[in-house]
Amino acid sequence: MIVAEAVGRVLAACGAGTAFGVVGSGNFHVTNALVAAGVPFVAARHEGGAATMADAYARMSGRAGIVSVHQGPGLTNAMTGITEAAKSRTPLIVLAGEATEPQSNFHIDQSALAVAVGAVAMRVTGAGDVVERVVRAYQVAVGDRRTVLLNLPLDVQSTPCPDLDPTTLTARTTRLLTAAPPSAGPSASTATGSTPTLAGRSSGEPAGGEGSGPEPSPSTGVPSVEDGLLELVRALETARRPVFIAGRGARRARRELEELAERTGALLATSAVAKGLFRGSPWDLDVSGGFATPLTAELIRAADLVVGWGCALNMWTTRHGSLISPGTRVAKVDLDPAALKTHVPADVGVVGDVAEVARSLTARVRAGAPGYRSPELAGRIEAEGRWRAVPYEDESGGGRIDPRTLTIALDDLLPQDRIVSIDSGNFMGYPSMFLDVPDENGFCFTQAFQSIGLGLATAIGAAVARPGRLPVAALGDGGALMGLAELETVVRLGLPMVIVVYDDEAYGAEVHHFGPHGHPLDTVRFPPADLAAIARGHGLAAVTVTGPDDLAGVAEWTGGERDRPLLVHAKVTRERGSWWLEEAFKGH
Ligand SMILES: Cc1ncc(C[n+]2csc(CCOP(=O)(O)OP(=O)(O)O)c2C)c(N)n1
Ligand SMILES: [Mg+2]
Repeated sequence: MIVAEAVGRVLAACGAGTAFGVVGSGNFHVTNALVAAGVPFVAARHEGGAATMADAYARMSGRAGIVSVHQGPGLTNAMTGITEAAKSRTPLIVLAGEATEPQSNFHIDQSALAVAVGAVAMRVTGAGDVVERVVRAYQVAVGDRRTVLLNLPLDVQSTPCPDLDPTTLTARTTRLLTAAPPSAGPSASTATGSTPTLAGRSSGEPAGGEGSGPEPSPSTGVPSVEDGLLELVRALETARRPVFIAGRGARRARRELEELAERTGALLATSAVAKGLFRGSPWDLDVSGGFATPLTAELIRAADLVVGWGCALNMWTTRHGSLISPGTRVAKVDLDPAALKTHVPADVGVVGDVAEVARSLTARVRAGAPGYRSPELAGRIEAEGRWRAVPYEDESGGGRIDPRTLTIALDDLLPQDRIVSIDSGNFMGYPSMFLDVPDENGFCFTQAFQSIGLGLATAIGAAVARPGRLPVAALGDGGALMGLAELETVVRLGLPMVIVVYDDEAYGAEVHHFGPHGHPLDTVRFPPADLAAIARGHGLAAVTVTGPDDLAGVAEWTGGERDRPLLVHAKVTRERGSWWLEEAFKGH
């Protein structure tokens, strides 16, 4: 056995789920070792796709994501996806070959690259402690929710290594995983994560995070957990119109939050990444922020207490703070003490796990207050709580379909048991607002880095994580063409995916950003591209939609065998920018 093979075997013994990657000579042996040890491998067509697939897979499966890339360009190609994962605190391990000889064409400072984007850099340095180092990488990824680059120097990879017996290895990795607590930084749920340091770059120790996170202490001004809890109990007991906004850090705490909300009469909303968490509750306001319905915005603005649960209450979730009215008290519950003070700062803060804090509060808070919940409001939420209930004038015509009409029709046509993934751009609110999802595992939103082009790979990773659901990828024409390399992957994997392209033949976000100021727009407009033909060329079924009648083609696909993925090439109206984009421009 060589060290590269040992790395794969140890990761498998740690419990790694599916791996994604593009294989070259520098990650050939480690990838094959993963597969031999029972870890499924998905070959992507571009490393950027592989990283995003693994990120989405981790978010939707709850397991660590594994990415395997070649040294140098394999890693640089993956960097945008790695950055998105690092900013989102996705537990991800990137296995990368490493050319340590400076004269090699493949040589770059890979650790510096990882650290620059907020990932943790580690390295395997020899046969002697390969087990410990790989387990440590896994532990930092999962325990600290960090994206870890595990460098595998080429000369080290080929070093002979004593054979690792799978049975004793499992016992050994379990022992190691439970022995030392991870410590690469705070387990944050903030959108950006902590700023890493460059310490320890040249060793095998983690760089970019070890010890860099702030610890809760009196000197940080963060009150003790008990003080915070008591203050939050009082705030909840006296609030007349409390609203809970659940973020990424609350995605596994529906039951605990619903119980506390029931007791305190709170209404329930989420940030975009946690969309679907409260689906089915009569008090569900859906997403807070730019995607909020008029009713949701009205009710959050009228709240006297807003509690952010594992939610930083950033500019997107609060419409640049405008959803939080001047008299409203703000509380936050977060694992990361720093998150209590960022964005909209908390008047009341509790550092802790969302589910545990909610449970503890439910046990302490006096029951009985109706809070914000009234039969009248329940009626309004039922009648006005979804975007499709908001009246609009259908602007379809002239060979183009109104994206609202398109998305409402798709919401009716596509099976409810779905998992929706969204790319970035002007179009992105339509699917986010008009497509219902069954729960928090039905929506995958890789937008922490605001990159376009990640949507299709996101949908692939999400589909692999939740094979029983209909994967839906919603893309703009710009993002679709940028991420096109993975169309073949969709077909090869046999995913029953629906890819919806909102085609305005432009970088619409830029057109609507700069157009009103009279700037030339030639650099952001494009001639028509026959995306349906491109899809058919890859082996997908395809429907071009130029008006509502063309949606019959989608109905035919959903009612048929669904033996091939479907691309819906929707030529959408493009006269004006979307209303949430106006909000976004304020942030640039
Ligand atoms: C990788 C990357 N490049 C450029 C941008 C800037 N950008 C933001 S939205 C956008 C246009 C996206 O076009 P499209 O996918 O067609 O969606 P549309 O805005 O037209 O709805 C661009 C270029 C970005 N966010 N990410
Ligand atoms: Mg476009």
